Amino acid sequence: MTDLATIAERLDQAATSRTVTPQFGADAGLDVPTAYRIQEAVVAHRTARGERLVGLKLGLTSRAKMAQMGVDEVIWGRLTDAMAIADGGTISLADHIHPKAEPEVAFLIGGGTIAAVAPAIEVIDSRYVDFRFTLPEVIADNTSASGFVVGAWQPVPAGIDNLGVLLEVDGRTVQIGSTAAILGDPRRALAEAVRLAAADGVELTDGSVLLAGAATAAVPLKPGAHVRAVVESLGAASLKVTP
Ligand code: OOG
Ligand code: MG
Repeated sequence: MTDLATIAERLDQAATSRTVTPQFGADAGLDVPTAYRIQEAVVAHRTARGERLVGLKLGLTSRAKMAQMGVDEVIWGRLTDAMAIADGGTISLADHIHPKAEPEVAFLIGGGTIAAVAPAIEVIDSRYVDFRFTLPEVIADNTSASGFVVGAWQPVPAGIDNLGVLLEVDGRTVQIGSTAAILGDPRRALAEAVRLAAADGVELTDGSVLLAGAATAAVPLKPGAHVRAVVESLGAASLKVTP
């Protein structure tokens, strides 16, 4: 089996150099618990460079995403302050490999519960060739985490379990979904994240952000694109893409 530290090093290198790495393949003998240990080591490279953990994300919480990525288990990853993109802010394609955007709902954790909610966009950027991976491989790659935009925080509205979600590119709707696609009710993301992270000794502390998971499939980002995620009753979050 390939050494965990070596795999973590390779994934970190791929991210910092913006070049893909091949999948590790069956010889690496990766299983899910090992993959989470690699993820921890990958993110430790970031914190060693001064990044700070600010929250967690869930992935593959919707059928659309499971089908798109060909895997079928909820996964979680770590968010750092360096991944935060201002609402309406700009990202450069040159700083990424092959980024995609997906509309999400973000929760602010306070008092161990959901203190506020916001519309959000997650930018995912797999470090693997062609965005193809096995479940342990994507977990090791910090679940493709790259960036996230959070819109205005607000109280949890009535009907949060079934709000319309749109992803727009240059004013055109490219994906349509519902918050119901996120675990049947996005509020379930809190208990899921607490349970999954606790298994690895990680807590979702007050002030943390939790990305509940995409409500639709993800869309590749093109230079010049203006991307907006709109969540009914919550408003929008947006970002621009430069070459
Ligand atoms: C894995 C990350 C999935 C989500 O919201 O489902 C994810 C990937 O699709 O590369 O963030
Ligand atoms: Mg996501």
